[in-house]
Amino acid sequence: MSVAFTPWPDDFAARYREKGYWQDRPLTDFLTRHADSESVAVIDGDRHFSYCELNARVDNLASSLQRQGLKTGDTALVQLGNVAEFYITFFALLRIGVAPVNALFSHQRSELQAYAAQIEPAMLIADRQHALFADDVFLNAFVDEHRSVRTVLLRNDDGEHSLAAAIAHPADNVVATPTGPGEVAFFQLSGGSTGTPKLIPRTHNDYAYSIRRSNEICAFDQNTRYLCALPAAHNYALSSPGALGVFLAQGCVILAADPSATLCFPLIEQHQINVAALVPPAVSLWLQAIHEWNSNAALASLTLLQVGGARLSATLAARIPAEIGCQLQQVFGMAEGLVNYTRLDDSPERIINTQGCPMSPDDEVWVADAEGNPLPRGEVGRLMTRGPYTFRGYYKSPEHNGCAFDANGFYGSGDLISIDEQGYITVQGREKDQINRGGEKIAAEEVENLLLRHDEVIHAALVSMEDSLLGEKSCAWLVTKTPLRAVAVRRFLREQGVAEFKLPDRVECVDALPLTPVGKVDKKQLRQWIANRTLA
Ligand code: J2J
Repeated sequence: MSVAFTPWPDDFAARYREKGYWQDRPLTDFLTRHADSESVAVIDGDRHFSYCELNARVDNLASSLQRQGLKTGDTALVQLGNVAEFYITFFALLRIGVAPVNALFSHQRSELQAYAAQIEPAMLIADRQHALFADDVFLNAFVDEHRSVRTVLLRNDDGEHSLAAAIAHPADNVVATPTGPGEVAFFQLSGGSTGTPKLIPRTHNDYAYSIRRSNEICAFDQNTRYLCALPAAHNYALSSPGALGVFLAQGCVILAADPSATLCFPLIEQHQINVAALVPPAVSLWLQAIHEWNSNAALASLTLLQVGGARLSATLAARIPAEIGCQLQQVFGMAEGLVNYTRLDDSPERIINTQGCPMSPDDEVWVADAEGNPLPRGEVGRLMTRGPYTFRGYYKSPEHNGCAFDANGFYGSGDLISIDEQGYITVQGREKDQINRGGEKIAAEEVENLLLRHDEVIHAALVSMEDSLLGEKSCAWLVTKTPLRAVAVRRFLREQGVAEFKLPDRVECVDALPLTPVGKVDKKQLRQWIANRTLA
């Protein structure tokens, strides 16, 4: 049995193969091709793993999992932070054809439940270090509710669920049984705009191509020493070119738990890191630290700083070469596929002012008006795209897919963009009902649904408000039976088991929500209201 997904039409698949984009090899090749190499692949604190050691551990875990009955076509729910085990687990699962959903470490009960309900996982891999798994309360409830789960492995567990033991146990003969190269390798997480978080099936072929092409554009090679300080599971840090790009090129990934300057600057100096990937708020914090310490000496080895995930202002962009002393690359990507990069040899002006251009010659990107008709070059409208690594449908979401794609298979990302004469994209805004909190995406509807569970809440609307550091924060507008304080609202949401970054930064209670002429909540008006209140 293979995992169901919406495939590319045959003529597209044939063309992508013909052009050499799709090479019909499993993603696990990225690691196995270096199985004999003694060079260091991953540094995680004091632990260094050579390619050879990493491969051996992947084999061990794959073999343990096979012994436990996991097989091609199964799925797994994984929640690991920025630790070497994340990559070991990822490759081990792919090696035996088990498609993981890699939840973020910041996710809580609500997100894990939603993902599990969709994929019906055969196994759960998590970490005792996460508050949810510190004891067995949630674990037992989870296994009870999701009867598909047959196996549980936990990092930092020395009992029956020990992930470490499964990784240490020498492999029997592992028979690699990956899913077919044109089939689902794993699921990427959508930033989302709907009530339930959506999953994006990614195939070996499409994901491998996106990474290979990213490596060409970003010039990753065996000298690349890459700082992974964003969530390792995020599409950006995994594939643009991310850790997988580094592995393909036989470079070295240095893991950091977060992108703070206090943690990252010493790592950069100690490990002579030359590439880092950040979101804009982290750039601000790095610049502030340089200013405070009156030195950028610790960053001397850095040659390239990638910035993406949210809009980078031209002002901040211009400060990067000047104050950090390295080249900037803007990255405008999405877990659904399409990734745009500024090129290393682009003019400074272009690098500072645009979000780059599509990485593949076969990325089809155009700008649509509200009716779905193409707009003339330079005008602002909806981003529409399809291509050799852009998905064709969310997992098990026929209804939502009906809205997210047009009749020709073009995906509408919900971003408002313009494209200049040279094909470079500038992100101008957003149409999707999502808040981009410094790169962390919040689907308004998901939080609104949780808010509506509160006995006192009659109506709820979550909107963005401007923030000087994060770009955007969230504000919940509520109509309530009795006044509710922000702390109480946040406490309630926390009790619902939702990730901390989704808790509203501000709560406003009103008698009624403004409505548009067709009777929908007028979020534009609410954003204006909060802007006015903040000014006042
Ligand atoms: C403005 N908005 C941006 C940018 C993403 C590489 C880099 C980022 C992501 C990512 C990714 C932006 N300027 N430079 O997957 O491989 C907003 C857009 C977009 C959404 C996608 C990658 N870069 N965005 O951020 O799936 O709104 O992927 O549609 O998390 O982030 O979010 P996500």
